[in-house]
Amino acid sequence: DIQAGLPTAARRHLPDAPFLVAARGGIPERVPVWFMRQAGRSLPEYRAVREGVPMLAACFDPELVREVTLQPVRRHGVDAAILFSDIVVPLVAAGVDLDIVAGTGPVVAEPVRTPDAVAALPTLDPAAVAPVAEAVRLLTAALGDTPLIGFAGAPFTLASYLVEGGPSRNHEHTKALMYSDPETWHALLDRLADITLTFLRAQLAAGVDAVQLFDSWAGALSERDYRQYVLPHSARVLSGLADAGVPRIHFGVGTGALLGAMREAGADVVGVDWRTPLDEAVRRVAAAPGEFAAGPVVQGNLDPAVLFAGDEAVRAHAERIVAEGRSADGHVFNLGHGVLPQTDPDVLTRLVELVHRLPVR
Ligand code: 1CP
Repeated sequence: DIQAGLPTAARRHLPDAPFLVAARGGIPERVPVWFMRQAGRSLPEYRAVREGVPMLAACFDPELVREVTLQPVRRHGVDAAILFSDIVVPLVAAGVDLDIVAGTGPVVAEPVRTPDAVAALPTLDPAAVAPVAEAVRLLTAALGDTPLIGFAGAPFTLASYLVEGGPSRNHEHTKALMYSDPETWHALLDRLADITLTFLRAQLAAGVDAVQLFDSWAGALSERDYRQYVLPHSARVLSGLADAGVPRIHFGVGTGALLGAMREAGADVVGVDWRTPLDEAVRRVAAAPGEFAAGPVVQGNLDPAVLFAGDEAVRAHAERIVAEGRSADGHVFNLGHGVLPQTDPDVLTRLVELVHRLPVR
């Protein structure tokens, strides 16, 4: 049993939370809004509590995770909290030698590029992420009626960091392994799917109300390659979460051509960057085959750079996105990728107020 040894918390009953209503394809009392990377460098209170604490140390400190996760909820009044963590946390917990280097991102000591390296990858013991589960329990006790989103990196995006050894523009080592040695590639993604599933199930057992699977760099692939090399592994993760009955969000950047396939992988909610109009994204998601509890539900679409363009531009973009989102069964307002570090937090607070005043239907 993958949850063995972990105390299971009863999930909160939040039938009217706008984020959960929309994520399930219903009509909420207001358009729910949260922001990817809402906890982070744009907030002075975040910089204050992170002072002198390395990123990974912060991720394994339940009290610090609780505080940082709550900061954007307090400040902006967003409709969901997202657990403060990182996609590489389960890899570190499993024993992979990597660090998060400030200003760079994850850096892996020994890139994984051979069959032997893949075979040597450790598995994740849920007990190794007990501090994350503890943070989830602290948060569900502190959040009142605000839902908590857990998250993990999808197998492809995790593979990119492991194979490249760090952030990459072109993912050339990753694709080289994928095209030259499909057997090793699938073995790698299979192991990463296990780690991701264990990490997400630990968060669910501790009480998160929804999960987001970040396949941030999947947009580097053609639809054909995504289907052949990635989709089956992400589908195994998402189907392995179905029994929890919580909304499963699936997001990537530059994934306009993949939106249908990402829905097919088992996404209740499909995240959309700013390159595809939201109503077009809804059509692509709606056309995807599969058994789902609700019709198309989408999240995202506001270019994070628009937040630098002044209130008039922000208003125009937000109104367009909410109007286009009405063609979906459910729409969760968000950015098309994470909050940029230089963003003025007051712009985010005003955007939450604006979205909450717009008519749902
Ligand atoms: O508030 C929130 O949204 C929670 C914070 C969060 C999330 C959701 C962090 C904190 N990381 C993540 C997920 C994550 N990490 C993703 C998926 C989301 C996305 O696409 O943005 C990815 C790709 C990473 C990898 C990563 N970790 C990067 C990107 C590097 C690259 O390839 O360009 C970076 C810079 C990190 C470190 C990191 N994670 C989070 C923070 C606040 C930081 C910076 C920490 C520091 O330098 O001290």
